[in-house]
Amino acid sequence: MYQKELETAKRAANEAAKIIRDYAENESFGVELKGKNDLVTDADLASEKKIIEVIKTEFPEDQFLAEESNTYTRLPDGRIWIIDPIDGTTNFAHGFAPYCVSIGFWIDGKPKAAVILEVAHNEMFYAVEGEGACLNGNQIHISDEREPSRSLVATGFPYSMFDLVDPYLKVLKDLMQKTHGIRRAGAASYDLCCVAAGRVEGFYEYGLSPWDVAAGALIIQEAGGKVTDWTGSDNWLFGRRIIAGNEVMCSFLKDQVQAHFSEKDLEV
Ligand code: 2AM
Ligand code: CA
Repeated sequence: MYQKELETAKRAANEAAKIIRDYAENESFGVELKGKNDLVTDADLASEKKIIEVIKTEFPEDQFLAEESNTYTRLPDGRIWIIDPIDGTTNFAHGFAPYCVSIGFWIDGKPKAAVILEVAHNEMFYAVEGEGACLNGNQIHISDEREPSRSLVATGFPYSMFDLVDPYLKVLKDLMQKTHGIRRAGAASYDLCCVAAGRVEGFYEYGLSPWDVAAGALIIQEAGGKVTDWTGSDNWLFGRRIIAGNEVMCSFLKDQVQAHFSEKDLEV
């Protein structure tokens, strides 16, 4: 099922990547600030326009939740495409990989198909509900490592909600000592793909938006992994707090954040 949606998302991602690469090669794009540390470039806007155009040609009735034309504060019923035209805009603006196009297709609050294209290395991760996850045509699976001391953990540094930086740093300090190491790639959709492909064992971050996680979560679930919020429940799409990994890593990371964040800061 959802093969047409998957193929359309792949085509939209490839078309968007062409645009993003052109901007990257010409290095003459405009960069604006949406808020503190919050960049938007001409490439984000052109990429989003192209993705929506490609999808609308095939599915004119569908709804869209896209970063640069953000419209919804909760997920409406029915068919919706959740799009980040460039995830990792700060990376992109500095010419620092990874940066991704992320396209998730949902129906009635459930993910059905997902594509994440890492533009600099041309890695296409994708999944369809019930059919597994792939990277460039090959099936991927999460890591089966269950020992935190042999695990690599990905995270993102806070760029907003700075009042939570202190507990975040305490978690980071603990994890430095309890794991194989921490990686901060700068693009949440890519971090989620790294969990799905078994490159890292776990991922946690706060402050993320639906378009950062809508596609990656399905790719992880279809690769055999789990996605939760920081209380262990499933409010991760709009909840701004996410944990991902295998069962053991999710529970380990939940214990770490719960040890340092106050009860009220674990939820929106
Ligand atoms: P973005 O590039 O689409 O904004 C980095 O930790 C992750 O957080 C990226 O996925 C990035 O996605 C997201 N993010 C959201 N707002 C951000 C901001 N103002 N600065 C840096 N990263 C941001
Ligand atoms: Ca973005």
